[in-house]
Amino acid sequence: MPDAAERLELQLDIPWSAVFLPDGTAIISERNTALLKTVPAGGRDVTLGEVPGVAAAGEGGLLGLALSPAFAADRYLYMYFTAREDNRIARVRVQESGGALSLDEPEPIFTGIPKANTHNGGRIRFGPDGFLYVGTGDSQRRDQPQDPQALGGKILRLTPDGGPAPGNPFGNAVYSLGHRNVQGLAWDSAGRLWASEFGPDVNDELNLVVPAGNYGWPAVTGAPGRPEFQDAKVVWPSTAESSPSGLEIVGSTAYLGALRGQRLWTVPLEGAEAGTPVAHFTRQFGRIRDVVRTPEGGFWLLTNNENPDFVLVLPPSP
Ligand SMILES: [Ca+2]
Repeated sequence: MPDAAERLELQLDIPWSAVFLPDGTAIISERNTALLKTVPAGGRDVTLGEVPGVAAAGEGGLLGLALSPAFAADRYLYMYFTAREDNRIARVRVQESGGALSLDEPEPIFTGIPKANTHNGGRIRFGPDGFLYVGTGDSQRRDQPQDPQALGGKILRLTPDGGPAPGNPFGNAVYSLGHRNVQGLAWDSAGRLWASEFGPDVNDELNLVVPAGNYGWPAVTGAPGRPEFQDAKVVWPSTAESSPSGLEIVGSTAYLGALRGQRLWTVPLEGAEAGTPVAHFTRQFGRIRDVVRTPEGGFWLLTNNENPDFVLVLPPSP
């Protein structure tokens, strides 16, 4: 882990997620403004457009982004956002003409995820199987996470058109249950899905996610060893030191951006087990919302301090 990092002094307002287009241009979502901004390689941020229908409040707003695995052909950018009645996923074509990018009209592909002032989840990511995985929150409803028919407190698995992915364990969109608030999804080199999750005041979690796995909320948190629930692989006893959002995995290391903890955590992965977390940049740059692999093989860290926010660029490891 490099101890020096470059700051990209973009004038951002609560950036939540970033993706890189094939030409190296980044697209960043801003939670409260509902703006999508582009950052050409080595350039400044430019507003690409405002996502219509976003109702930002509390922890809700324009949240996760994911690029279609077939982007070169279909030009689809996927977005998870809080709308007036729900949390939902839409996709929009990013058109390019003469080097300038523009947005078509967004198309909702999945609606009805419960919303609340907090616990909205919001991370979306395409898996190695080509399906779209979605981290939702319990939306402050404690009856949601344990109900396999409810969409709150889940990891969902969808087709690119928004249908339940084939092979899902309950015949609907649900992939795993018993989650509190999932804002980080990543796969290791063996194709295992890992997810970060906020604990209540104790027990932030890094989980290894299996289909139909029940991760305990609201009955239990952490790793209590109850046979009916999946124990977390890493438990942070104090949410003041972690509160993990974005997650990335490179090689056998997981990288987690911490909000309250104001640091980057790395966790060594050993197959299906996880080792002891190591803290980096503690309270140097404030709250970190997302960790994104760059096309160069380094990382972008998105800060969430509203003063304004910037991107911390970590160069590739030598
Ligand atoms: Ca749990």
